[in-house]
Amino acid sequence: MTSLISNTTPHNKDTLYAQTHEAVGAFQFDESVVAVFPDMIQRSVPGYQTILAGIGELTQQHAQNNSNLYDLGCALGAATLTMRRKVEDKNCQIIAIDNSEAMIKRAKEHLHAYHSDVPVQLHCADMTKTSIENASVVVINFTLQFIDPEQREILIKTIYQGLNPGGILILSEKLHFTDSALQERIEHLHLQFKRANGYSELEISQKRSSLENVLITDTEQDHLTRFRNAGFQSAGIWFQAYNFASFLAIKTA
Ligand code: GEK
Repeated sequence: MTSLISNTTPHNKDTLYAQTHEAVGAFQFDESVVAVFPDMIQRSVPGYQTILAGIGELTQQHAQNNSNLYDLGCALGAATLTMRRKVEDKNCQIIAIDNSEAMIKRAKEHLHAYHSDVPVQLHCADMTKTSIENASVVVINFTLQFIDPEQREILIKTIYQGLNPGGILILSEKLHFTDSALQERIEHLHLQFKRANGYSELEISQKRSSLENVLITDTEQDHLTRFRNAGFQSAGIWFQAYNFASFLAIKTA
């Protein structure tokens, strides 16, 4: 499958950690990351393209007429693009939010490169401070893991309250496992995935250091408990590749 944003982005190869860094700083979504982001996420997240395709399908099934669709932590707008293609005739608007100015600037270019009558509002803002209203579909694709763990429950509650009956939340995350043998084996599969995609041992270890205390994973159970506490009547994993999973949570009508 080709990348959903490959037509507008020359696929700059991610070599950010290819050279030895004296001190590896905390990972930031700045211009250097933006420049290589499609390649980076494609080579680091197993199942990324399948999840984007599923987001499109789920959006088509659940988008309600005259409602808002949200893409929280939109990065370059890959999920926004796939949602936009699937809701041509429903009078919906998409609200896409990211707190990195560099991401939002580049996302604007991607979105303008394709024609669509579906309006998209792109905001550079903190998703934990965004109000959610009249929503039928909310997507958080690999971003909750970057939010302060203490704020995650409040955010999921805010989303539940802003969803219309029948609305859905699609949440994709990297997971960890409480069973240490399982954790070790599945993490190894992910490592092999990165190696097979051309990342060297140096790149893998420097990237891991930079993400320490920045990307903080939960378990499947943490997510399910949070959905239930927020009020979601149904929730579960609809896609998983190794330690990367996407949940569907439904506010029943
Ligand atoms: C995709 N969803 O391609 N508020 C808003 N945005 C934030 C916040 C915050 N508090 N914290 C981090 N971000 C995309 C991929 S990337 C995933 C999402 C990854 C943003 C951050 O700037 C970055 O653009 C995004 O979350 C995470 O489907 O890099 O693994």
